[in-house]
Amino acid sequence: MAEPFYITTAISYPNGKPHIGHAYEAIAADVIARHQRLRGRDVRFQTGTDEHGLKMAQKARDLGKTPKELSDEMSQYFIDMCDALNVSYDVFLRTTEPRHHASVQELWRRMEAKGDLYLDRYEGWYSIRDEAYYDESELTAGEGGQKLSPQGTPVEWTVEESWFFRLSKYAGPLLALYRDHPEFLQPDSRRNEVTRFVEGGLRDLSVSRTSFDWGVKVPGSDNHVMYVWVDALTNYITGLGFPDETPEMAKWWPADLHLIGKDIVRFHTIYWPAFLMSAGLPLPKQVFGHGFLLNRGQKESKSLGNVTDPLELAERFGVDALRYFLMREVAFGQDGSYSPEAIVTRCNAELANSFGNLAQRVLSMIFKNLDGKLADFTPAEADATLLATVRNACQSDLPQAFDALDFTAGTDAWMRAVFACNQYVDEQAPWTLKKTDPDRMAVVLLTLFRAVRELAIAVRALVPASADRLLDQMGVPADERNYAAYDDAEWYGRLVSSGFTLSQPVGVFPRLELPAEDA
Ligand code: ME8
Repeated sequence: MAEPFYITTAISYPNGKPHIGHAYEAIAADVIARHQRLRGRDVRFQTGTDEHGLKMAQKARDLGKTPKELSDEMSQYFIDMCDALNVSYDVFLRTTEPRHHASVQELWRRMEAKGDLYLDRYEGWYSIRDEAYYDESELTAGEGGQKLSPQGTPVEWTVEESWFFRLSKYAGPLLALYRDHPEFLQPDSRRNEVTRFVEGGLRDLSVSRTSFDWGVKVPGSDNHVMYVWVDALTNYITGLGFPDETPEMAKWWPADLHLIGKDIVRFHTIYWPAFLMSAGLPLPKQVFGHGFLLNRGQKESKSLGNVTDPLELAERFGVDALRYFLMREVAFGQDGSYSPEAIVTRCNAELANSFGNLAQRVLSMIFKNLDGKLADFTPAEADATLLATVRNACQSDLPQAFDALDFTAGTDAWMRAVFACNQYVDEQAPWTLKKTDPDRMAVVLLTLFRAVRELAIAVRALVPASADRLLDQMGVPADERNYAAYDDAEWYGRLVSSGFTLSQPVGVFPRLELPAEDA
């Protein structure tokens, strides 16, 4: 039976429309999910929206709406974004769903039964934007002496009655977790940072609020709503049916990967494992903190007027071009920069001119010179060498790099294989062979046909729609487009005996133009 793989993204705050960071995370998670499916794993992919908390309540008040109205309206934009970007999620979870309230309240009861919750008073520096309290030592001074959180958001001195979670008790177990399971928190640099923070000691965590009511009620303490991070983090098990002992819970928990951005690593690698330990539940296998995407090196913000609608980018350049660019250009785990010029340059060089051109030339030559017909052939040495190079890149190097979330190394290996094909075309010069040795020309073109098929399957996770449009033209059955169905010679033999004939090929990677306003 296929091994399960459960991947999640962060659930987004729907207090505005999705931005490029949301698109980046959804695309990255989708590439991982699709890659694991190509590996033959049974994948479950969950994403969603984080709809409670003060920020949502305040935004709704500003707009004259109820928080529920606001979240119903705004969460739809996130669903639409996923659909538009071809993000193949299985579950879109909204934290306002009744089943989620039941799930969070049960987690709370288990932490309470463990003796990890107590009532006290809380005072401290609170950031409404981050929905988090900060230590005095973490603050910086902004304009006019305004104190700012490490994220640069304003903080206020706040006093309230609050339930507390005995986080301090978990510092030791957490340090043991990071030490014994370094894969739990990746990349390494982020684990080192979190380890240093926990080594400094942990204070108990305020986990309820009385100052507003837009959230999950604390069981038996109706004037308290839960701190939004207790609520939000629990989404990862709600989607599996927690607290019921469902087959989904048994099959998919613990998650294989929580993919999140670097700003929320602490919540996922300190609070979440501590809550789970307290409730007696297994811990996720890995949390990966990706970097931030910057617009020409700058953080996007309304005040700078440089906020980009990711769907507009997708419309301008194509969904697959945007997906390819984001995964190829940005070293995964680090911050990266994007601009229309960079998207056009990268995608034209690699997708249009290198791979797209190769595929289009090969299919056109087979269509014109061989009447679109395939035939059995015995590869000569040069042909076998090329096929072996392509196979190594597509079946070993790229999948192994993608397993390790190293998309740069994976796509590098793929590009090298594309270059090897283009070099082979130049060396073999099929257009000359057409006159001098038509039989040899056929072998060269058919070798390339097999190579293009492997290259197209290997990039399916990155550019699913384009790769499939190409594979459709090549007669590759839908259920044979994965790394496992890769006995090349056997597959090719079957395609030949099926009598498959290539139709006039249509290019799938158009050359992109820079829109006038960006040129
Ligand atoms: O943090 N580049 O929601 P969110 C890359 N609701 N990623 C970015 C980014 C950027 N410029 N800006 C944000 C929340 N992100 C919580 C999560 S999970 C239980 C609760 C990432 O809408 C960010 O790091 O502010 C996070 O992973 C995701 O987008 C949603 O951010």
